Amino acid sequence: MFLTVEGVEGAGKSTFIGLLEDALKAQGADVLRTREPGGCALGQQIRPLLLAASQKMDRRAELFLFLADRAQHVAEVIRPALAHGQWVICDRYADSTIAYQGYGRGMDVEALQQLNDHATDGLWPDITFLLDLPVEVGLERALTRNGREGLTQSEGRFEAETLVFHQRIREGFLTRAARWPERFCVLDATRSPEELLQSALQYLKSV
Ligand code: T5A
Repeated sequence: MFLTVEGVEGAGKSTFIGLLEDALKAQGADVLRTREPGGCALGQQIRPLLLAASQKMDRRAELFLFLADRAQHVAEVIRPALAHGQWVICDRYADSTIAYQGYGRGMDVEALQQLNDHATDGLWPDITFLLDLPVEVGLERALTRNGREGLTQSEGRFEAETLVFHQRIREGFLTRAARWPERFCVLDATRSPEELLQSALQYLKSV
């Protein structure tokens, strides 16, 4: 089973994935937790290029770095894990490219859909949990966490974008969820992590 978790900055994806991973393991599932960018050795080299706040980058260069990360990640980590019967939970995947580079940066959404098909050789998630919340709430959470953990400059390039940019991304995710309701489970991420987990487990039981 291939699960992805998506949302705007600070939506609580990492926190949610930690709880979901533990709950699935407690039920006996063999779970692999991974993330993008940076879920494979090549991706770990690409990640700092993409996220450093000081890095200036053309949007096409940015797009192809995300796609290169994803292509290697799928080939080296995700497909082999699925072939071994593991549950894969991935923190961000192709929907992030379409939300951020498409709706956020204004690149052609249908072209990005095809480029993702190409990069992943057609691998889309079975289920995508979209943690949805107002972007102001998510950014505030992310900034508080970054301040606490001293991550202000090393990984802050997207968090430094305007509020309008992040609002376009939220709308982009919701547009995709409406287009593929059979794949997306939209969760109200203003609720507590434990409430989100319970909703997700209930959803997984129902599919
Ligand atoms: N990107 C990524 C693209 O542009 N295109 C792409 O194709 C891909 C794959 C990746 C960046 O790259 C962009 C999107 C991103 O900007 P990242 O460093 O991997 O960046 O970080 P993000 O995925 O954006 O994750 P965030 O750093 O925003 O955080 P999370 O994981 O959503 O949130 P989390 O769990 O760390 O929580 C944030 C804070 O909120 C608290 C936590 O304790 C923490 O302090 N919290 C809650 N508080 C209240 N209620 C809840 N339910 C909470 N859940 C967590």
